[in-house]
Amino acid sequence: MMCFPRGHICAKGLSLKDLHQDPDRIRKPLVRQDGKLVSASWEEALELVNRRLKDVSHASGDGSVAVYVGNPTAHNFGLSAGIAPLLRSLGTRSLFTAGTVDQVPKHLASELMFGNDMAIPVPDILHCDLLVMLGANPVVSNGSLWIVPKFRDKLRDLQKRGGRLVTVDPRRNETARLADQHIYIRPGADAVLLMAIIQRLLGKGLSVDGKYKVSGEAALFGSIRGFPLDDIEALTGISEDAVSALADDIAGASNPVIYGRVGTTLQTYGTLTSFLIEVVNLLTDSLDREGGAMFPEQPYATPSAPKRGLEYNRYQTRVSGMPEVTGQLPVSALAEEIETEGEGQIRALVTLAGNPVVSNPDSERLQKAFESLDFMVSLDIYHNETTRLADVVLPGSSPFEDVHYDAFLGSMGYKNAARYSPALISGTSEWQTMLTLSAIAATGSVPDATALAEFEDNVIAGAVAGYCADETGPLHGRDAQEIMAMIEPESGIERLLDLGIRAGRWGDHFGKQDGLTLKQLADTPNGVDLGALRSGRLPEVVRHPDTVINLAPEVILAEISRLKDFEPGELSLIGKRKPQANNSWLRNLPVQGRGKQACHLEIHHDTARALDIADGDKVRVSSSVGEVTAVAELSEDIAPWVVSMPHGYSEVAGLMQAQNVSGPNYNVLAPAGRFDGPSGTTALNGIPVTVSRI
Ligand SMILES: Nc1nc2c(c(=O)[nH]1)N[C@H]1C(S)=C(S)[C@@H](COP(=O)(O)OP(=O)(O)OC[C@H]3O[C@@H](n4cnc5c(=O)[nH]c(N)nc54)[C@H](O)[C@@H]3O)O[C@H]1N2
Ligand SMILES: Nc1nc2c(c(=O)[nH]1)N[C@H]1C(S)=C(S)[C@@H](COP(=O)(O)OP(=O)(O)OC[C@H]3O[C@@H](n4cnc5c(=O)[nH]c(N)nc54)[C@H](O)[C@@H]3O)O[C@H]1N2
Ligand SMILES: [Mo]
Repeated sequence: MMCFPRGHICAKGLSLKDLHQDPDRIRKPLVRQDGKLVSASWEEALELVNRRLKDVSHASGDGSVAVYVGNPTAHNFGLSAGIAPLLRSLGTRSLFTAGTVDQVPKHLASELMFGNDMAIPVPDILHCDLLVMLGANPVVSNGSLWIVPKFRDKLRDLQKRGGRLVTVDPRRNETARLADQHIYIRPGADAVLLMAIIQRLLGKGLSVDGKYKVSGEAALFGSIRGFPLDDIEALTGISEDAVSALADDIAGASNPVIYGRVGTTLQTYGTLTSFLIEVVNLLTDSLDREGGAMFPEQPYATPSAPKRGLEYNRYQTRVSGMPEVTGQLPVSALAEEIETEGEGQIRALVTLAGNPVVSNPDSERLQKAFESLDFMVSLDIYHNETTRLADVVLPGSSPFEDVHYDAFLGSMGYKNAARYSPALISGTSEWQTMLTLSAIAATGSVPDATALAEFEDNVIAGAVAGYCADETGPLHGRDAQEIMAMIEPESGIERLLDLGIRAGRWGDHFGKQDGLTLKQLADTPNGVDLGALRSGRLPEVVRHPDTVINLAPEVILAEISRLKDFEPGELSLIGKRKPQANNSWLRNLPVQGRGKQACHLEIHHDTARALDIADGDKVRVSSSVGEVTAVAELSEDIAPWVVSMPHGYSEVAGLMQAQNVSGPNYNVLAPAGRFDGPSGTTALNGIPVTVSRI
């Protein structure tokens, strides 16, 4: 599933059996009766969904239903494949996602630069000799937008062959402790640091000339050269000498690569920072080269429509006009879209594998907004702070009841691989639930088995038509009915998988070449190793109509101007992740060390002393939108200008057994109005706060 193992296994993988057996896992639908959620049959729950969705569309019109998609959807093939049919049936574009409190600036930077929002390169850790890592912690996270199991071993190999890891982070995190050098940075200052590095690289004569097909070179480098960087240390917390030395190391390495994650995207300059990271990779001739930043290949193909222009900001949110990115709208706008009256007001919400009340900004306001909805239905495997507000809760499937294929992160491996696991036991798959919800929204009645099978056939036939129409794909011009008849098995989500695998680079293209089919993957349960990442992929990756890399999109030039206003905060809150949890969940499981966890506020000794705070003191943390109490944990591993706390906790009682892992909800402190301008992604890091002893 989410990890290609080689002996390593991630938190979720380790917990599969516990997850399956956890008595707290939801196994039956719940419906609200007299204010309380009580157990109900599937029939009752679905009839209620049908009736209430109809009421909402009659009263408030199409488009008044929004969908929130949580992070685990990316790891659940059937659930994710069900999103498009559901949105189509609901007739809504109001798709809000956890991606907009995560990686969306990366997608936007890639759309702007390559014309391809999914073209996100990963470090070639097997061959690089200098890895510069900004705002990431793979030792705890297992890599993000980068599947890199056993990161520690790979780092050790890198160091053994004389290579170095340099981390740049306001906190000396678990990965930084293994690095060859750690640089403390002020939160949100990464773009400024990158401007300085690029200035220095340009000064040393580095260029993209003759290496890459680009446009806008003069405009981008002109604006970077002219960028005022008089007091770099005041802005970034890094001395001018240290910045120059880092740039010189990058210029001097044979195979340098620079990588940035959550610390670089959950901040106010997320898109610009993500863009500049690839500019450095371009200047050092590292992009799309062995030992640099490479584009992995996903064995599961999805059809693409002809590219006419930039696919960004094609529509906006109603109230604040926030932009669409990759078909997703930012959760920063969700509360106001529910609160603000007028045409298009959101009156009903479907949440899928998510916990926005804890994971999204301005939690208390969002909770109130959810309470004001006319109808809310949630699909989850656990009862959480969000599902407890729903009118209907539908149970997701046990990990053993669903097929697994990692279509999203599978395109981000340190090497190319494919792995498929069939369902081990029968149950209601999430694909079926999604199709049922879609059929309800489309037809206004709960489908019986025959109607559901027909609905599924139509969805699969639609997908086949998409592949046959894709002029760049191997099935272009093929007879759709012939393909439909060749797909195996004859029903279920596996049909989509077989289709995508066989239409992929390693697929058999339905009889046109020797190649992979789903059946072959099923016969190789440990996965198929498809070899090292390939260099020289830019000609297929770049999808701008003029086929060249765009170095000077207007959005980026405007962000560089805006960056001149950057001012570091006095004391800011940043996040961290715990090995025992995955965002707001998995904390319930015994294997995660139930009861042993704590959600403390990490604070530097000097900062604590100045505020008269001792280790273990109860402190109040306040921001412009909220206030929480936490226990102070003094540390030498954090810069004095930040405090750090994990997210995913809350003080809501009675949800599950793991009450002893409750804690302050970080996102009560996060203003929805602090976001990365171009993408609307919330800046959950670098929140200005004050801390005082209680
Ligand atoms: N302050 C702060 N906030 C953050 C972050 C941060 O760094 N700092 N990180 C952000 C990031 S990167 C992310 S991705 C978001 C996550 O935001 P969300 O996705 O909204 O929140 P999660 O806590 O991951 O909740 C996932 C839910 O999915 C359920 N679930 C798990 N597996 C399945 C399944 O197979 N089927 C179904 N139906 N349900 C399932 C779990 O029970 C859980 O309730 O949080 C963001 N919030
Ligand atoms: N155990 C565990 N694993 C997980 C998760 C989990 O909750 N628990 N969540 C999963 C998810 S959804 C994701 S998206 C990934 C995330 O994976 P990563 O991004 O690798 O992990 P984070 O711990 O979020 O690392 C972010 C780092 O950015 C730093 N930082 C904060 N602000 C700034 C800044 O302005 N600049 C810089 N340079 N650094 C900054 C923080 O101190 C932190 O060390 O992890 C995944 N894996
Ligand atoms: Mo995430």
